[in-house]
Amino acid sequence: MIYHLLYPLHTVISFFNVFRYITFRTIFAAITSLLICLIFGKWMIQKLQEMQIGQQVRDDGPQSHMVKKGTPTMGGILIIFAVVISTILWTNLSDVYVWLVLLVTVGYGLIGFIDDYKKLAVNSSKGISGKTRLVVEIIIALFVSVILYLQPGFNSQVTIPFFKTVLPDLGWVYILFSVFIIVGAANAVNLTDGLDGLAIGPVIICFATYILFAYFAGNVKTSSYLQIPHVSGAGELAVFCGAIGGAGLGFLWFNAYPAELFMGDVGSLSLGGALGAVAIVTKQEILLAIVGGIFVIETFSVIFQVGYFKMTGGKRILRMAPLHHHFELKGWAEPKVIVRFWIISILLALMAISTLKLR
Ligand code: 57M
Repeated sequence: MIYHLLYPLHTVISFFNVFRYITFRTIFAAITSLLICLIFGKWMIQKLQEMQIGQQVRDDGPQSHMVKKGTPTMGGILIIFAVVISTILWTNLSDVYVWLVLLVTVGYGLIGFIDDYKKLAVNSSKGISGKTRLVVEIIIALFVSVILYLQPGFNSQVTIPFFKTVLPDLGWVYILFSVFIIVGAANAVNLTDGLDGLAIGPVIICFATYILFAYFAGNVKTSSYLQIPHVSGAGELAVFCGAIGGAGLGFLWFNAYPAELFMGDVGSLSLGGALGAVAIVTKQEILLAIVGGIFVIETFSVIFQVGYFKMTGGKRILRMAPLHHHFELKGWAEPKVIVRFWIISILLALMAISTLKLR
């Protein structure tokens, strides 16, 4: 909105020309959402406590988690509120990609909200059925993926890291690929959100990385220099990624160990879905598996654990899946698990950025 209100005045006040720059608006989108979370965080925690919206903790998990029972959850509402306000304030609202990623963010947040609310209302850790949740996630992802596919000049090729000339064109199958990325990312973040700050740390790192990818893809010169697909208008997603990064830092202020607030499924599904959608629009889909490698590792730890458990009639590869619980049961302190996962996440992001040149 600020872009639309103030940039046109640059002919009168030359300083307002600054509102044209994506870099400037990305920084201020991050600052805006960070401040919104810091200002409203304490109030939100008090409200959730008054409404007794506290985490139910399953008794089959690590015993160290029992003290977390009653921690206010659904902090994802604060994250989404901050992201929506900041995005509307700082992006060019005539950019269709902004509305598509906002649709995924809010739509997946709504799914998570209903899931969280049902868990709290029924006073157990069961929410809406996994099948229902998956169907609605697919419907939202399908709608967005079809709209994306129908955009004039949309490129249905898949970018393969390290290989600049290998660009398989999936045609309409790209729509299914896009749905898989969005739904997969949402559920991978959801699984990872099992320790204080464990999910939001890599989420901040991923969106900070996608600020670069969105800016490069949206800029004719840099996309040509780096030989990556040019997506006209994708640059505005750098501002959106900045808004999410800032909101993530603001949420981390309260989610840092020992957490005063959990994001809930409303947060994890929303942030994961948004990450998948941004990866699709910026044409860095496979690279998400590297940037978001922590989420991939956590998901595969569950797949292998459950698969092996079923194949061997009850044997386990890990002490407990996802992987973060395995290290907890090995005796690592929770903060140690969290910070080491963040370090790996930063390493993976640096590797992913380097692939832009290593091609
Ligand atoms: C999402 N949710 C956390 C919080 C957060 C198939 C199976 C792997 C599914 C998986 C599962 O239930 N995943 C659900 C993970 C939960 O966090 C809430 O959920 C939101 C995110 N969706 O925002 O509201 C618990 O995580 C802890 N937590 C923190 N700090 C945070 O900032 O400490 C969360 C955020 C919270 C809190 O204790 O209650 C979760 O873990 O459920 N199941 C599991 O992950 C379970 N693993 C398991 O069953 N492993 C078995 C299977 C694979 C065969 C095995 O290895 O044998 C673990 N989780 C629980 N209990 N709750 C272990 C058992």
